[in-house]
Amino acid sequence: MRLSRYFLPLLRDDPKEAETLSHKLMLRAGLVRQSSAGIYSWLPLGLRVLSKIERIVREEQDRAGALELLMPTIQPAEIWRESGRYEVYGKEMLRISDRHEREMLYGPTNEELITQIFRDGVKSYKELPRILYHIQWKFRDEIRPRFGVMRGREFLMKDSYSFDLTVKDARASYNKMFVSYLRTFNRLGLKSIPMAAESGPIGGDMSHEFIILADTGESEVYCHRDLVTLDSPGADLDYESDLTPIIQSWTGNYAATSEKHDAGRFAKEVPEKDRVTARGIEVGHIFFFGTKYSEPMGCKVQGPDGGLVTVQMGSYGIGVSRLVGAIIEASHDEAGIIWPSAVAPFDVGLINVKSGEDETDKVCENLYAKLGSAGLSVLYDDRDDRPGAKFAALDLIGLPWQLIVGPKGIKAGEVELRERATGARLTLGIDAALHRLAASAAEPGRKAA
Ligand code: 5CA
Repeated sequence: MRLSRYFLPLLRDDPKEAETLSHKLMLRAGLVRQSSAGIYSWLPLGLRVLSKIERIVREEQDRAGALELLMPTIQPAEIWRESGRYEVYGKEMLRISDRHEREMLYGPTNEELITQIFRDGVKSYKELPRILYHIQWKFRDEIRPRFGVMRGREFLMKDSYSFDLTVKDARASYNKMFVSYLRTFNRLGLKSIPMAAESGPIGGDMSHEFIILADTGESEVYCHRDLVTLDSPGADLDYESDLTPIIQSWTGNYAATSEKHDAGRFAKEVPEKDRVTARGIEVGHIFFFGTKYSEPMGCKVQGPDGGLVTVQMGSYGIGVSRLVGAIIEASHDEAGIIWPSAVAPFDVGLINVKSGEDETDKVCENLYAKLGSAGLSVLYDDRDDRPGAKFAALDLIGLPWQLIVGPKGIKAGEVELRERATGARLTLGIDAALHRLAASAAEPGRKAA
């Protein structure tokens, strides 16, 4: 992509309305624009990141055996009356009526709708277990939308729903999602820690929040230090095997959000030197709620002995749009964003230090074409602008690599390659730089791990 033809409205100064660093950077780097409180438009650069996150989330859901579908954003009120949640949900639900005065709502979550779909389509235990998911916009009329996309009113969520015959099977489904979350956040370049959590309006008696540690996190969290360094499961994992040992390694040590925190237990179970008290961002939340929705909504299947059995359910959410902010909170410096390569909007920023100068233009065009053929996505700054402004812009938007091409270097047959995360600079021959970048395209983390 040539910057001269792109849409990248950068802001030089911190916007007043933004309190947190990620919100400031998302506005300054031209990723999003607010349309009304807690509702955002995703500009081209932001949408590329959002789509990359979505793709990784999808790949890991598929790998765990979950099946993608797509439910609408608008739902009828009746199904929420069936579950008993229509009145309970209160002002957070955006209620709408259509031209026939039918009560509708913009879905804040989808337990009711998926239970209805499953109830109407599945009759026998032989069709269990199943995990269904979608990635769809939600609306919650939060009292205090803030921190940009981190606590929005409209936000993109991946929500999965599991259907099982027995509590034991349901726990196995819960475990699959638990493990797939560890893998998903790891691939996104994040260190997530599952923590015992309250289930709130979704309900149920077993629930974990997946938290990433960041100073600006909304909630206070407490955990054992070992959890901060524990490795997440690898790609060779067999989801049909017994996942309990992995779950135990993650749940055996103390970890709790402030709602569940028990200071006495924390002090007793965790030696003082291993106690971590930090702030965290909730990027995922999983729930087992048994028959909370299937019972009132009559979601039953014929069991092995012929009798009807009420299905056991769980639900599993990931804040896809929140993750964009969360990744920035976890990965930035004074100059701007530092995207982990797996979610970077482009792999390389190509800087033409002297646009308009024949030889420099020629070398840049050639590099631009060759990098593209090597499978790298390139943002080529071909604008007629000061080099300093170009460097600052690229630092701000945080692409993993910067390839800097100027007339002086060209005379010596050289270009400069700069790694955004470390600031390391290499002066290389043109072909060597191409090779170096092509090799990075094959590095783990960039493609499916
Ligand atoms: N139905 C369940 C699981 S599918 C559910 O709705 N869970 S949730 O309420 O915990 O939301 C799932 C995830 O969505 C959260 O972990 C969080 O990452 C994200 N999320 C929730 N509210 C917001 C919000 N206002 N803005 C951005 N992301 C949000």
